Formats: sequence, C-alpha cells, structure tokens
Amino acid sequence: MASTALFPPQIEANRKLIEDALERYCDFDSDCPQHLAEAIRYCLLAPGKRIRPLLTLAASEVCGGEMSNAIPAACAVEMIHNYSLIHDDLPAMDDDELRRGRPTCHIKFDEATAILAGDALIPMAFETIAKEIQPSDVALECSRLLARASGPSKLVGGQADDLGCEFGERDRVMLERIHSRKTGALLTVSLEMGAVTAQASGSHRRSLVEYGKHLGLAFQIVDDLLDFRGSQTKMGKRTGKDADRGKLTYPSVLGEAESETLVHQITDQAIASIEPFGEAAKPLELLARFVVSRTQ
Ligand code: GRG
Repeated sequence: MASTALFPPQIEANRKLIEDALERYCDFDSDCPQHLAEAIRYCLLAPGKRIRPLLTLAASEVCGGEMSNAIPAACAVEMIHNYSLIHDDLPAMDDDELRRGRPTCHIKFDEATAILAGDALIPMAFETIAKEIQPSDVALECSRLLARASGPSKLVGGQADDLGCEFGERDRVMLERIHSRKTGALLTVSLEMGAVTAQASGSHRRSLVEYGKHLGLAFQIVDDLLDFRGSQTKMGKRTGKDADRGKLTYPSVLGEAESETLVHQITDQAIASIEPFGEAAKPLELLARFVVSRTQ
C-alpha cells in the first residue's frame, strides 16, 4: 500500500523495504481461512508509521549490518506491535473503534476474528525470525529478546498494570514502571535486535539499548500529550480518552508544561547515547526528532 511520506527520503526508502517485506510475509497458504488472512492483512498492512521496524533497520545500519538479516527482525517486531494494537482495541481492553484512521479489527470483522488475528501474529513473528535470520545463533538471540520484551514482565505485564491503574496507584514511579514495559520494551528491543542481527560489539549494543530506553519514554510522553491535546483526525484514533477514563498519564501526573520539558530533556539524552557512532548516527537522531515532533 502507498503510504504518505513522514520522513526524509533515506528513511522513507527503508519504510518501503519494510512495507514490501510485510506484504511478502502475508502470503498465507490455503489452510489459513480466508477471513482470518484478510483480517491479518487488514491490520498488518494498514498505514502505520513503522517506527519500531525503522529503528531496527537504522540500528543495524549504524552497526554495519546486512539488510537481509535486519528486515525479518524488523518485521517480527512490527507483527508483535500489531497484535498488541488489535488486542488493546478490543472491548475487554481499551474498547476502541478507530485505529490508523480505519475501523479497528473487531469492528471491521468481529471480536473472535480480531482475537485470532492478533494471536496469529505472534507465531508469525517467531517463524519469520527462525526462517529468515542467519546464522542460527543470531536468530535464537533475536527470538529470546523478542519473547522477553513481549512477555509477562514487559509488554503484557505493563498492559496488565495499566488496566489495573485506572483505579489503583497514581504516581510518577508507577507511571514509568508501566510505560517502560508497555511501550518502552518493544521500542528498545527493536534497536537491540538491529544490533544483534549486525553482530555488533557489546558497547555498540549497549549504546543502542540506552538510546532505546530514553526514546521509549519520550515516545510515551508524546503519545500522552497527543491524546491530551487530541486531534482524532490527525491521530487516526479516538483521543481525549485517557482523561475521560481517569487514566494515569504524564500530563495528568506532571502537567502539560512539565511533560513537554521532560520530552525534550529525554530526547537529548537519547541522542547523547548514540554519540559513539558519530555522523553515522544521523538516521537515529532524525528518528528521535520525529518521535518528539510527531503529530500522529
Ligand atoms: C494487548 C498485550 C497488549 C498490549 C497492548 C499497544 C498497547 C499495549 C497499548 C496501546 C495503547 C497505547 C496508546 C500505547 C502507547 C504507545 C503505543 C503503542 C502507541 C501506538 O504506536 P504507534 O504510534 O502506532 O507507533 P502505529 O499505528 O504508527 O504503528
């Protein structure tokens, strides 16, 4: 699907590689029911920003890695991200009707199909890693990292606490604990997998993880600010909902101005973490600046 340009040309070129690969990975055999294949394609190929897979490619490139190894890792993260969006939109969770400017999966299809489409994306991610990444010890390390980041102590645990927090503890420590797992873990693992597929040195890998931790936090604060200021048309999803539900967010805990200041401080810290790469880190810097200034 043709998507609107969001980034400078060099990053858009990588976005096109990701879109093409996702399309290829949606080549289901005849045992996959047609409506399930249609639901998976509807969600995975919808016009997302592709921030996580772009981070994987940028991390691999800055470490001198090969695209042939980085692309499957990038698409695997995007598959896990898409499963989490489909399930998050369900009535039992965030109960949303709009995602990426279109009806959510359970509205377009039905609830059972949305649950199954989300379910299917998880093994698809791990199959992609196992089949496409070489050598096998690199594929194994990517699987381990992605399983950890999307598991009960990270993505799923952060989501569980976030749902509980609508009624529970409401302070900055809890807020950071939730978001470092719910949002930060997948963003960080996107970068770490880029480093791993490039067989980067330990110090380069650590710099990218550090950058990812800061970026994950900045991303979440911006997400909260966008929801708080809310333009449904631009965001392609319902906004103002966090406040309506009394949800724990950065603007609700710190206020709008302090949240804004924090985003800029954290982004500077993210960019400082990749200084060891010198000029080669420019795409990662551009992606960090995009995260802060994004309007969707
Ligand atoms: C269901 C286990 C499970 C987890 C759900 C995705 C998620 C966790 C929650 C969604 C709520 C939310 C606003 C999270 C904040 C960060 C986030 C994941 C935003 C959406 O990511 P983008 O902006 O989306 O990268 P696109 O559509 O561009 O891919």
